[in-house]
Amino acid sequence: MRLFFGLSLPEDVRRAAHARALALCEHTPGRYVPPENYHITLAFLGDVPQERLRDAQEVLARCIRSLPAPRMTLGDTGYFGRAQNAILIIRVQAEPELSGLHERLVRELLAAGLPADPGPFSPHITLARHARIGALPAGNAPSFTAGQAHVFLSARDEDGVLRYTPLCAAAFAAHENSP
Ligand code: 2AM
Repeated sequence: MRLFFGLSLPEDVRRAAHARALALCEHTPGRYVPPENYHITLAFLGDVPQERLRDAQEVLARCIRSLPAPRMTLGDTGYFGRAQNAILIIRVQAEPELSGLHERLVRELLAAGLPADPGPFSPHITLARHARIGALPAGNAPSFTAGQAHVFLSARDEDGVLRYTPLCAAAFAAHENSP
């Protein structure tokens, strides 16, 4: 099974990201991602035997349970790769703790004998692939706090559409002044 660790998005942030995608698609054609797939990847594992799913989940839970939920803000729209065949993204501004978390996840995955892509880590939300970059207007820039992190399964559904399904969730440490 093809797995990655990621943060799901609060509904208002998902809507803001989708509004940006809708504003972009006229000038930047590409293969747009369904908004239900929007997420922030924390670490990419790749192919993992099913019997090791629990080990992967334990790595995620161990790494985040003492960490306060990270604060983030939607940043600029940008892209990876060549402007003619790009991955269209929204950059996510986050505290340095998020890069620290990525590094720790990679270290602990490898120590557990699980695969991990070592990076580089650049937090973002992918809006489209195979995009031809045109004008990139600014959009809403809401700030938000990550809720839970998930082990996501990346698999094609029966229509051949790539879906990211959260298999298990892990919670960040409760904030000191949360109820
Ligand atoms: P993304 O975070 O830029 O969207 C499943 O493939 C998810 O893992 C995708 O959302 C993808 O990119 C992310 N990912 C991170 N590193 C990857 C890699 N080396 N290969 C494939 N996907 C990767």
